[in-house]
Amino acid sequence: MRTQVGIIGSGPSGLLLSQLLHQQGIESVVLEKRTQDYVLGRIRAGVLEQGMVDMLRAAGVSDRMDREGLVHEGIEICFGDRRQRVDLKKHTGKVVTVYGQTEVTKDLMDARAAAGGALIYEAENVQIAGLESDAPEITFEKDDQTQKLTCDFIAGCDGYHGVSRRYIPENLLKIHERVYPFGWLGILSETPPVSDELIYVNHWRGFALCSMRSPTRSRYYLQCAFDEDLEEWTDDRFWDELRIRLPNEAAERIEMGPSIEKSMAPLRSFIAEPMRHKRLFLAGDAAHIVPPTGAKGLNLAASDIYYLSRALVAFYAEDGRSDLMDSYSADCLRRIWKAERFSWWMTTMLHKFPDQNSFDRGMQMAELDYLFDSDAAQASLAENYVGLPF
Ligand code: FAS
Ligand code: PHB
Repeated sequence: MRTQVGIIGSGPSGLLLSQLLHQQGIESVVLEKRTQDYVLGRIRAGVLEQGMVDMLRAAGVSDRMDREGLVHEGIEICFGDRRQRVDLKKHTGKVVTVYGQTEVTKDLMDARAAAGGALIYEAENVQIAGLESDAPEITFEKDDQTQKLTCDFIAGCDGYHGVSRRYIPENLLKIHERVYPFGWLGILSETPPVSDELIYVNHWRGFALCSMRSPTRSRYYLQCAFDEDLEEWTDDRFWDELRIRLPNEAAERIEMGPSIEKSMAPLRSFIAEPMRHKRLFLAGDAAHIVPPTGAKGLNLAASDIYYLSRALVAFYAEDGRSDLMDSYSADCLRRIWKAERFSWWMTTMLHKFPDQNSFDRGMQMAELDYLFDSDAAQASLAENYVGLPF
């Protein structure tokens, strides 16, 4: 097989790239190791920055998002008996859209299928060769046969556990990482959200987050130990703990019900650089991970794809123009580091750290106290939450 761009991974990064390239007449093949149902079964992000919404609109996949997405103009932060709404629209003129990553992925899959896009699921043992040449190859196994895809460029959109990052030579690859001493336990329930907007809580027992997917479907998270046994978290235990951590008024009002999904996510800050080696470009979680406290993971994947699609289109449309390819890694990393900072700041401000001493706790309280009392601090949070410019 031969194509112009070989894409490894059919998460939001890979699918969005394939769709944007298709719109510019550039061929791609997406290779995914899992089944389509498995990919769609993963419950992940929920908040889209304006920049990502604009990209999905430009990609021609925004109809359902425009119908079903929930536009949010603010978020709420709580600690102790204090509650502060941060007015995103007042401070930035922008909003965020609550629309699950699962729905984004489905809309992109449907668009690629409608356009006859080449998406190969259950492509196993993906390997890359020939990066030094101008015709790199991806080999993979499908239906017990080894197949080869020759391309001009390869996009490593295969997430944190993918293979593509391994093809950045060890002597060039730099990793920057912080692993947090806790995780998030999340549930999905067919219950109306406890509030019209998201509620982020710093409680002495641990962080909690109230989010949603629709007016009838809620998404809740609790900070927990990173090695918790999911089996030990019955629905009743989850709801009891959530109600302890929520402000009383919300705890009394919350509607509870059976979880339709329950999962644990570890929290880490992670950056791999450079994000390009020869004809291989990394994008999304393959190159970086943020703790979900700032709702940046999915949105960072989108900005990487903005820079990568722009570079590939310039190459094909302008007779091999390569300056945007040469600056790709630096262009992405400039925005990634600022999103990493914001995600680390939100995580540090809102979570209980097991080794926290009285000074650490005092710093957290001072950070929150300053945020609650300062319009400038709230404007800074708002500017980062709605998404810094691409
Ligand atoms: P993805 O990981 O989504 O996609 C990579 C794809 O590549 C997968 O389908 C995988 O099966 C495939 N793949 C992997 N190895 C392969 C191989 N060798 N060959 C072929 N295919 C391969 N972000 C938020 O903003 N908010 C959240 O609440 C949030 N929660 C999260 C919870 C969890 C458990 C995880 C893991 C992430 C969460 N994220 C969250 C971040 C998440 O949304 C990512 O940022 C987003 O999925 C990034 O998209 P991709 O870069 O496409 O990577
Ligand atoms: C979600 O709805 O899954 C969500 C929202 C905001 C976050 C993290 C996750 O910061």
